[in-house]
Amino acid sequence: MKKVLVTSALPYANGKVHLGHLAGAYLPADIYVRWRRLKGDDVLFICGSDEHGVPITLTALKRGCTPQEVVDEFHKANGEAFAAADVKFDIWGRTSSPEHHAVTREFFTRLLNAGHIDRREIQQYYSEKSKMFLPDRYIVGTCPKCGYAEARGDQCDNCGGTYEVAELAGPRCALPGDDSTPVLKPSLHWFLKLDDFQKRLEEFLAAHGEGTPDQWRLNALRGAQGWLKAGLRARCITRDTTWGVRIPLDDPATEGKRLYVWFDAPIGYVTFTQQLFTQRGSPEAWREYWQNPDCPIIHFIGKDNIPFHCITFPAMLAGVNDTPVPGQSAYRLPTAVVANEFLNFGGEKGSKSKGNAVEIGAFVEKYGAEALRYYITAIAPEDADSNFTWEDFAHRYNGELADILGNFVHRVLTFTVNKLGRRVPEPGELGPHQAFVGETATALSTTAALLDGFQFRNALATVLNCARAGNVYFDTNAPWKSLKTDTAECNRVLYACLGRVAAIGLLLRPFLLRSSAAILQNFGVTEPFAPGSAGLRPEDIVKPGLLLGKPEVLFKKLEPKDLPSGQ
Ligand code: B3M
Ligand code: ZN
Repeated sequence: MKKVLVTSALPYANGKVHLGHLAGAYLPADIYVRWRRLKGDDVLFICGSDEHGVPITLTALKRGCTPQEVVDEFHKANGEAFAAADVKFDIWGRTSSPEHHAVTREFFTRLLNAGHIDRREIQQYYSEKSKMFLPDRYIVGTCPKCGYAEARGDQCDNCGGTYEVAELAGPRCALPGDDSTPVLKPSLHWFLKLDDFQKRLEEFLAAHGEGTPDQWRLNALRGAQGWLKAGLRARCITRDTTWGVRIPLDDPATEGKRLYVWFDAPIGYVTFTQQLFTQRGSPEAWREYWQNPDCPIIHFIGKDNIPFHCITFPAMLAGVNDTPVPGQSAYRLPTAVVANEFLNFGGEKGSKSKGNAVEIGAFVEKYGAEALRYYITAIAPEDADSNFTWEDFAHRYNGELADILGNFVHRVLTFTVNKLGRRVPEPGELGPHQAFVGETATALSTTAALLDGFQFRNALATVLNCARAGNVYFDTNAPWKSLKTDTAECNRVLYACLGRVAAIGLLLRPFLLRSSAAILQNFGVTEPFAPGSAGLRPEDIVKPGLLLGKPEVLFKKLEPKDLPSGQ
């Protein structure tokens, strides 16, 4: 079995994940994982909470609790939200775990020993009032780009601009109870010399450039190329905070400092894989994924994470390989970084402070995982930002899932049950109906190719089109008429339609698990998700004489009262 490692970006345990996150990094990954398992691959799906970083300590400060309490709450809540959406990781790890701290320290040490990390003195804001150095997020001031007075230290919420904290005009502390003016003081920090990797990353990226067989999506490719073109520079990988992974050095300058969250977070993918195999009782087997040139590693992320997955983390892996361990193979670099644009809400970026984003758990409770997975995939922001609106959700749910897909499946099955004594008819020579059966087969192979190419939105559209054309075919051939005049013709039409219904059941497997199982169950298929069953064809399932089960309505239409008020 071919091994494949799939990761989804580790969400910060500092808030509840919402539909925007789901669309960016989790649902497409889950669909891909399910698809590759159907193809018979040995796939690992790795994710977990990103539990460090300054926003978490800020939340703790505001709430008057510990950072650990904050991350405990959201690690649990987000794990439940993904489960509700039928997004099923093999492991849901945590970067606050001692195992992760140990692996991160090992990465640091190996990079240091290879000469890729050095210590530098920088000017850093300090609050005389709170007696502490201030990470960028703990400072507000006037944006140097647009003049917005409440800009954060590292990024402006008004214009989206990024800059160095020293460029902010009129800086103020943003600590609870401390809005004093900070002063610049020298402070020692550790830097990852990204410039050491310029050439290696150029070569790495060239292998995924435009026109290559392993070409990355353009957003990731262009983002990474942009960084390389500008020339890689050393980046500070430590912060003034006591929440995070300790710097593994016997040096008093490490006091009150921790490794930067973006240094440790991607290492989480490695740690969690190790933990998974420790749980499974074969603690060394993680190497067969991470240190195996034949195992593709595929990262699913939102576009804001492109630099860290396309430049920084590959550089770290390459750098760690510069201190080889006898008897161990080198880490491989990612095969693909599948980056998605943003899913917005009513035209705006989803944000916790605005409260405009829709939470996963609440949505599933009301509309179910199938509606969620359908709509989010139908509007997946694969090549451009897209927009969630309740109106569009209701419109697509009713117009596509209920009226087109559900209706086609239901009318074909009920006709067979009510008019043909529940039996799959004997088609005899299909004649001109062969074309429709051929189109069903084409839809299966088209969808497979789209899934292989990470084009989930188009893959799902193919399934819907299959049902749409099925309805047209059913109407045009009017089997309720031929039933009375030409039973052989009626049998041919229904046989062709049942094949298409079965194909829809098969095609829906990675997307809508419950609907897929419900459709296939009518044909007596009890293990629709068996590993390696991607090759199942309608003709393997729809056997003349087979007695069908009683169909259920798959999607009940939504009424205006089912939607949030005002929609
Ligand atoms: N937690 C950022 C984010 O959630 C960050 C991803 C880490 S992936 C290693 O967008
Ligand atoms: Zn601005």
